[in-house]
Amino acid sequence: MKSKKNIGGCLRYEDFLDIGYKPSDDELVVLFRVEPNKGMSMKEVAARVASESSCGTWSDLKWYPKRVEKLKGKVFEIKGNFVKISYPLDLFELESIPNLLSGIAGNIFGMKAVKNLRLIDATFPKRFLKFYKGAFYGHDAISKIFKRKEGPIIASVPKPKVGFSHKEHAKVGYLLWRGGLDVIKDDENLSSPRFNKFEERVKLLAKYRDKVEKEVGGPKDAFINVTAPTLKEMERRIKMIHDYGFKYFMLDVVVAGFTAVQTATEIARDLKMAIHGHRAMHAMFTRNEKHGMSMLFLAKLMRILGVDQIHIGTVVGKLEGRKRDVIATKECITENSVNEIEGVRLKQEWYHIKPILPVASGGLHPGILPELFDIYKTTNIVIQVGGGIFAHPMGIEAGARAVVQAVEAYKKGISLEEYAEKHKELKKALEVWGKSKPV
Ligand code: CAP
Ligand code: MG
Repeated sequence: MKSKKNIGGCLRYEDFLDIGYKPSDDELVVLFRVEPNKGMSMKEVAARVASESSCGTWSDLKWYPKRVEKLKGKVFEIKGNFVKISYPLDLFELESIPNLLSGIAGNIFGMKAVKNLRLIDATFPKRFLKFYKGAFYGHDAISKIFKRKEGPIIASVPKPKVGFSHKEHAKVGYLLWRGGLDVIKDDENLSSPRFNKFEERVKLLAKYRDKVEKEVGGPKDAFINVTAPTLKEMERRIKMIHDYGFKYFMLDVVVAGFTAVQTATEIARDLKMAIHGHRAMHAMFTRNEKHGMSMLFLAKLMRILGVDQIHIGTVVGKLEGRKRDVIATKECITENSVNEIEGVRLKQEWYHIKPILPVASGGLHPGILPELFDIYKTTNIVIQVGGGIFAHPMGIEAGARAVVQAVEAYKKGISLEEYAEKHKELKKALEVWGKSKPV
């Protein structure tokens, strides 16, 4: 490629360093935590991260199109281990979250120059967000699907998490709905085993839903898992759930992948359905505070993509998630704009992208629900209680009632102990679990 007009200068790692540069509002700004490998300085490693995540490589390129100059990631701030890099939007296919992640969350994690690397957050400019519609319902699912002014939306998962036949699963679902719950949720690893085929489960759950709505009122719904081997099969499952009158479906968003999520959100919008996002596998890369990607950023991507609700942790339950991080994430997906929290979160204006619902699940039982709601400072969330219902000594329906009674007590400002005096199912739950925090 010899034509004069196309020749750049020389593209070296140091060309991706521009400390003190002030990014425009039209650039993507990403916050990383960077730990250099031995013998490497912060600046050397930060430049490599910016280069490898945008348009550079390890060798000093002498032949490249001039437009590359305008596609470079720029390290503009280094504070201890925290590095901010700005990226011109032209670097990306703006309609594609998979493409974004192949850049800012791709090769860089495997570079020998880094000992540890964590993608903490990114500020998305308005021009980027313009390509996304966000969730169809989001926070409004409480009023638009469950016809209530406030939450929580209460779900349960049949436990053991896999093992019920479709008949047993639907019957258990009927008991949970009759016990006062809003939703029967598939577990993350339930899809279509031979003994509980997806199609049979959908049909029977719909039958029991109609029966229980006649008996105790509704609306009742289900988070039925559409995670499938192919996008075509995922779409078929979503459409079947829709045809049987459910408003929601569930997707294991990390396992299925970002192309599947973007496909599912388009189908959901067309069918006016809500997506329950389960985050199974997230802890593989979110848990290590020094390496991987923050749950906050994963949750933010789900809000941009249009998932209506996403698990973000309980603090008090059986799964890890520090209070500071859960709150920062909750604010990120429920507020219209958030400020920066140094080392934890960047500022973000959400414009037209609707707030979505946090999901709290994992080791919950009636005794710790008040503490959970106090941490979230709202009951406008989705709670999921599995083992905390199925291990209730008085049975499944009583277990569901105990959860509903604990929510009622909290919303009335009455202590669980006092409320339990007149609610035997709650009283029994408190006898068994008290306010213990499972591990
Ligand atoms: C909870 C759960 C959920 C976890 C997911 C489970 O069941 O069904 O998948 O809450 O974790 O399989 O453990 P229990 P997270 O209510 O019986 O604990 O919400 O952190 O993504
Ligand atoms: Mg589960």
